[in-house]
Amino acid sequence: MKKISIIGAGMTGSTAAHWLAERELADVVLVDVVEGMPQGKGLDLLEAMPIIGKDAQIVGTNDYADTKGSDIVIITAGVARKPGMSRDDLLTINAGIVGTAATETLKYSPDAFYIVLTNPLDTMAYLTLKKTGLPRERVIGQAGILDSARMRAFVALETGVSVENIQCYVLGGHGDEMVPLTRHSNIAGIPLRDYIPADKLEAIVNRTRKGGGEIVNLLKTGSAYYAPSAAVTQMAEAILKDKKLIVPCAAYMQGEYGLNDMYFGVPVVLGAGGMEKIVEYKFDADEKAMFEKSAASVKETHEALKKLVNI
Ligand code: TXD
Repeated sequence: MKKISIIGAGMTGSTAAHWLAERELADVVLVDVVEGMPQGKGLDLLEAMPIIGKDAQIVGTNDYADTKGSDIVIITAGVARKPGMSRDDLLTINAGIVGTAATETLKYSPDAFYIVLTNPLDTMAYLTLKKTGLPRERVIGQAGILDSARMRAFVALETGVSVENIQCYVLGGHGDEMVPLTRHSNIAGIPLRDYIPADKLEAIVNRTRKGGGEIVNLLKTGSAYYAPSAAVTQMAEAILKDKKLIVPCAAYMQGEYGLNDMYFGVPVVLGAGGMEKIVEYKFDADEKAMFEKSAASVKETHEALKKLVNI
């Protein structure tokens, strides 16, 4: 069985463990600083396995040594947003936590792929790349699958069509400037713009951009975790099964889309080599403008990080 370690056994981390084990994709190690909590969640999940007939091993721990030999490391450790906070407000505190998680896990799993979720997402993926010194194929951020899934869910609610027929593509940074590509999105091959009236589509785009905040405002004590953890599970599955799945992820840019030395949400091919390739869309002028605005905002957070830590 493959091995996946999840750093941060909070809402997102433990729900990811649930999805992964339920699909029997890997044995799971849950790591957290809180004593007893990851052990308790790990044991509880392990005890669910006989009921659902899956043979995944799940263990919780406070010791990074238990992550030894992981195929994939998922980083969700850190603080989540409260109402009124932006993802960027989390930068200072989460940079320390993610930096430690990256270097500690690398000691025990030098061959692992890293999937980063902690916010501000694009910048935390950048920090993980720099701290580990790994090639960009092995450090990927999760945002675009979630943002696209939110848009798909809202389109399904509006049209009553199966989510399986609905393809939406949301690129750019994981913030309010994200880039929902309505021209490329479709229902069973029919462009969204031909299927949904313009005002309804605009409302869906706006709701997608603020989708994370909508949940934060409802929960009041934390942020979304079911859909984010389902998204990271899809990424892990694509890598473990070498699926060559094209999905939007945060990837390290080396000239693609005219961007350099930053993480940004773009379509990538996920397979056994990790982030094997960045796929380039052709943009019209409006899409390009949205993309560049989002990139400028993400670049600012990267610059703020560089002032904070030595990388
Ligand atoms: O799609 C995405 N990228 C996101 C990201 C979607 C959902 C959540 N997103 C971000 O992930 C969120 O903004 C936060 O920055 C992280 C974690 O969110 P989660 O909702 O899981 O927060 P919790 O429930 O507070 O869990 C965080 C856990 C908690 O158990 C802490 O004790 C632990 O992180 N923690 C640590 N673990 C290990 N090591 C250290 N140093 C540490 N510090 C805190």
